[in-house]
Amino acid sequence: MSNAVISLILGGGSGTRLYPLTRKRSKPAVPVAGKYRLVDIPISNCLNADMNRIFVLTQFNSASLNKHIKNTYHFSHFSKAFVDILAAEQTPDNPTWYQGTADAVRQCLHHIENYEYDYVLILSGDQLYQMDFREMLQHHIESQAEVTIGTIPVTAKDASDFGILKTDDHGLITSFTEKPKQDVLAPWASPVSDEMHAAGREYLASMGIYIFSRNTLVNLLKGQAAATDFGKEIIPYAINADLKVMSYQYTGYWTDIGNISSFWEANLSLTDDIPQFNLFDEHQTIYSRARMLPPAKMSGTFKKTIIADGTIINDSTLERCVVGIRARIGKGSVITNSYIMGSDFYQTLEDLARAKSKGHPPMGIGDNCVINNAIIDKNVSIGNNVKINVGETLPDGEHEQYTVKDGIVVIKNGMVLPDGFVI
Ligand code: ADQ
Ligand code: ADP
Repeated sequence: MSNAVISLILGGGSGTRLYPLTRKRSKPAVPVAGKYRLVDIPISNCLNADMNRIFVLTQFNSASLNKHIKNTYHFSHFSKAFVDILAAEQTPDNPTWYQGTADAVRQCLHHIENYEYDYVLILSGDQLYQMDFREMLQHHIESQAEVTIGTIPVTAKDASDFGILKTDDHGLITSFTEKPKQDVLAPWASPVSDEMHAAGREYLASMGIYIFSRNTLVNLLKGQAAATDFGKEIIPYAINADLKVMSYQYTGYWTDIGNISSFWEANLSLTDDIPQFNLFDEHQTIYSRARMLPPAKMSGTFKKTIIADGTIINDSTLERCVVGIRARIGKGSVITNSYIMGSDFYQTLEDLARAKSKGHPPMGIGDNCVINNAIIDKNVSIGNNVKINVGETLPDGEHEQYTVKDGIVVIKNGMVLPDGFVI
């Protein structure tokens, strides 16, 4: 039945929660885990489930997203598979950007109506997980649902960030509340397994992963023309209108990486002894662009560190770091708890001479730097003896070259930090 599905990946609203990583690119194009882009995660889950007709809905169409999709997802001429980007477009009827998740899907309906499909799988673009959507589809079909929501038990502390729901004994969703405040949470607890109970995960959260039967989706979006959001409007409406909205409970690893601190933590947790998100699982491959990069070349001391292709590290010490493609790190630097995204290209000798004449250090990280709790975006040039986030906890704030959020320093794409710079 997988070929009866069209997948829509919600590629992000204004992207403010991931700023400054979204300063010049759309959210799906944000680099993750050293060599992937965020959009590779939901696309890979779809491809692994043979659901290979995929649209990525995004607010703005960045060069890096287009290039990545164009260079990565190629299919045989004999297959119907595609990954297409649908960027918000102005039309005479729609002078505005997508107003929310449901509005984004509504504005794209005319692009999908000519395809043959029975179900629409709607996914968020900013989650880390490996899930077999075929099982969810089978559940949707067998339970004769009109809408199925992927759900997962969360703790009370986390519950306010999600849509929280209650079901009857058969998994039919009977009530739903979008992001309930802590003071009204208690009655929303659900019976869960002993294991979940022991972990304090007693609230059933929507993962923002939905399967809609074709007519149900079209009728809901056209009938509720003023509704702009699934979580706030369409889902509660469908439940109140007595549509058959089922819960599909997922028990594997799943995390939302919608803001800087969860993004940072999700990347660094890939360095755990046994990471919950398993990039080494051959049955759940995460696909990305096949780049012809040389192997990493390095010397130094490395603890719990992931190093991508094409990096050059010259005698430095790294602990709990993710180092992305083409990163260059000089001598004697000490880097901890940081995600270094790397570079989009290697500098040529002419580039280096030009940078030097402007007094700029080469791209990458220089000698004797000390860096902690940081995200270094792509194409950044950091000189020698630079210190980042090694003193007292820094207050949140916006600066020309960097942003501080939740104690994490994010160096913006392409910035230059001269020798001796201290943050
Ligand atoms: P949130 O993730 O907070 O909650 P939302 O901000 O609407 O919901 O984002 C859902 C996805 O859609 C994200 O990937 C986001 O980037 C994208 N998105 C948002 N606005 C968009 C727009 N205008 N155009 C295109 N894409 C857009 C939702 C549900 C909750 C559920 C959580 C689980 O509403 O009920 O618990 O997901 O993470
Ligand atoms: P990112 O999403 O990483 O910010 P951009 O949107 O800035 O990426 O675009 C990066 C793309 O531009 C890369 O794929 C790279 O090939 C190309 N690029 C940018 N600058 C240069 C350069 N100086 N030389 C060669 N390629 C470049």
